[in-house]
Amino acid sequence: MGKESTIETTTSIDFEAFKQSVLADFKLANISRETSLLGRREVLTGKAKFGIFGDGKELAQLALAKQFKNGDFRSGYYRDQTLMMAIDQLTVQQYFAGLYAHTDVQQEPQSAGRQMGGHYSTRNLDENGEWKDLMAQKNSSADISPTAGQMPRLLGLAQASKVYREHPTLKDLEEFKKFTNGGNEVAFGTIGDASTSEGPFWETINAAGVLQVPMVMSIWDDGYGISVPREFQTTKGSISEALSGMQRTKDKKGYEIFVTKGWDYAHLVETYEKAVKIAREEQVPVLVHVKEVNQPQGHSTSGSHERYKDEARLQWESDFDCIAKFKEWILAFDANGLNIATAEELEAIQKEAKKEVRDMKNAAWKAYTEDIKNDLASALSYISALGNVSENGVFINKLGDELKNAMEPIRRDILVAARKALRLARNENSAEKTALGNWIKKVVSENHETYSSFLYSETSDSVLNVSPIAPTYDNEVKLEDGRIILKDNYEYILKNRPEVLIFGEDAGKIGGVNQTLEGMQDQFGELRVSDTGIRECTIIGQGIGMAMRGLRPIAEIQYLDYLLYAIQVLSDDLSTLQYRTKGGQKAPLIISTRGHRLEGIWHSGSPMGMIINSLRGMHVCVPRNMTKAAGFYNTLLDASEPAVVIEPLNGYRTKERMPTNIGQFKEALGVPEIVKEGTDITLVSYGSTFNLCEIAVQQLLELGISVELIDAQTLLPFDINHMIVKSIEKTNRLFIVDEDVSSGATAFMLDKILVEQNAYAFLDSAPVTLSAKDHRPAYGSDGDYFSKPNIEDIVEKAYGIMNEFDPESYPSIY
Ligand SMILES: Cc1ncc(C[n+]2csc(CCOP(=O)(O)OP(=O)(O)O)c2C)c(N)n1
Ligand SMILES: [Mg+2]
Repeated sequence: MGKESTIETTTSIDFEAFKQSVLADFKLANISRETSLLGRREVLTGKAKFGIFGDGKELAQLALAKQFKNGDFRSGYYRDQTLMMAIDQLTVQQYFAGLYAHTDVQQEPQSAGRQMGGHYSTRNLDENGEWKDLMAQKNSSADISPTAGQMPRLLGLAQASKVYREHPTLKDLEEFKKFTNGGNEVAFGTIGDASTSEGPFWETINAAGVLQVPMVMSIWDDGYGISVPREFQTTKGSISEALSGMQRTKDKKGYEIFVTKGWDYAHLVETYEKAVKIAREEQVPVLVHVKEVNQPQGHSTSGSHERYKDEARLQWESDFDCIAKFKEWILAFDANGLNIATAEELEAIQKEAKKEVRDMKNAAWKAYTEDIKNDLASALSYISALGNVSENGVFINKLGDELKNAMEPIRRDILVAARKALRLARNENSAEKTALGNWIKKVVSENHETYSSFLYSETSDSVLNVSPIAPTYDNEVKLEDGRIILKDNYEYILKNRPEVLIFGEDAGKIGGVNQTLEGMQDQFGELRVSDTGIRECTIIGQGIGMAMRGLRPIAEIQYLDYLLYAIQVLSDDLSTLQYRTKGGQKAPLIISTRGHRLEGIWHSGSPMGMIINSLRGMHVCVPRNMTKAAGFYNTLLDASEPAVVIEPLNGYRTKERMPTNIGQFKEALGVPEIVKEGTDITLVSYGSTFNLCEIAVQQLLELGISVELIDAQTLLPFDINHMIVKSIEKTNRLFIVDEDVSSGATAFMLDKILVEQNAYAFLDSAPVTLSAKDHRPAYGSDGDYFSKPNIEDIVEKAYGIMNEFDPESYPSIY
């Protein structure tokens, strides 16, 4: 240890504490390593499906963990088991429970068996979905598998500290004390060397430098991304060199950059102490490039690293194994005759670690198999009872015997046998058959909770629990541009909810490209209403991270067409968050964007099929005007779930009546509106195209056709009370108009209405759909006319339904 080290050993009391802390690190390093070694074996012997471990990265994580305080957050990836153990958020038994996919959240709190082993998280919500005191624990946002997918949210986690530090009121409010202590929290990012090649890494790094947020970004540089070496990943083969232009100087803000080595305990400890101090105190982003880490067992259980590492590299990995180096360092330690441990003592610790891990692994396996044993015993008894009375008893009993003799049966094996047995008795009636059938239904339903719950909130903060409030109006008909309704609504929100922040491209100074935030920055300050760089992916990341820390961000995506740059983070991270933690975390982020019919290929898109299919787990609101949009924002802010609101792009200058209860009216989600009653055809649409339908419906009336016009209002959720089928019971005809490409949102709505709501039973005519052309819309008003459904198309399609049904009354137009 060099003289400059921060590990001072001035007095014997200090030395004793220091020695204990080193030995505790040594023990945990070995526990973590043994977990990796045994974990791999569990996969290779078939007890677990897949394993990806943190071996080789132990020391760096132990050094980092020393600086991790209550209230801090991690956003990392699958190599971080040592860190999670060191911050007391993962036990070895839980590690193995995860590897086996144990679905009991008590046993496997990271994801209740939903995520592959190695994906970490902490439980930040209680059973009621309410925030726990995040300042009383060390926190980790829930990992995802896409490389660099942890980056965008890291930005928001770090930014929240800055917001809390600078916000005039929040940090003093009692309800925010569980999120912050004056904004002193640090967000710790971890990433592999190869994953720094991903776009979200660069976007996040740049944005964090611009925003100057307290983020400590560690790169575990083991030289490979599976088999592809660093030289193919990074300019100059070094991420710290490539990023060196970001180094802050006396005159210019930027990053503080540290370089250290994964096997050098003393230097790691010292580096993290310095790094985190800068981030925490000065709110400056810090990069720690940890070189010379390795992966003793290769990348994962899917292959062996001998395929791509040469002899010399393998030898180096063995020579520079961080635990072996740590051991050497401890043995060589001599501070004026004070030593840490002897070789025998260290070996005893290693032996102990081995045993502890084996015991924990056995306990995890026992708990996992016990859970299934109960179901197995029930299945066997129901199957054999049926076998005893059924004409097909021989075959049924054979299924039972096979199940009984199966090696380590899983739930699937149990249900396969039970359901096949029931099928064999399909021609019979017996109490035993009914009992088996009921048991199967019960198990399937219980497993719905186990495997499919919490896609959306299942607690009181669900949007479905918000009671709607209608807009109210004066007698005087006061008309305003749609954008003014949104602006006044925002003003009310910003005044009444100090935790709301609105940010996006051009959202700050000019108040949004459509002026829906005009004057808001002047009134509420740059912290609350701000401009961001052009970086949709990390705008969403800012929102996710801040929403995870108790703030209520509204992230602006300038146009719907550009949501594509953010769709990965929305789909992989935000939409899955509640589900992948089984209700352990939430990020109630609201995304405000605008789309549908304007002009040109990239300003008139309506890729609703893509959106609703990739964002299950979020709500998708498609208001037809700005009053509706405002109503959705108000509802969403009363709940605690993520959602996207797509304002109709051509409605900002359309006149609407100004409600008198601005900021307070709330639109229900999942409840369509019957805008006009009719008897001949049920027409379902939404958003901008809905407004064309409204005109078309008037013209159809002139042709003697009475249309019941329904605005779906939200696509996720969609018509939760099945209002549409009620309408079809009356009209017996269905017409869907939608400006997505064919079979996009149209197919979704058809499935919901015809199959889920069973509307086909009431149809007298074939269902008819009208979507946009399959290309993106051509430029200009004529481009729109010929690319998207127009009024004439709508009228003629609807007329065609009646013409086919009753050609005498409705003779062919053409
Ligand atoms: C977007 C994406 N592409 C590919 C993969 C498959 N994959 C998983 S890990 C990995 C290599 C990551 O290497 P690195 O970032 O250096 O981390 P290491 O595993 O070496 O610690 C790849 C390509 C993935 N998970 N996500
Ligand atoms: Mg790597």
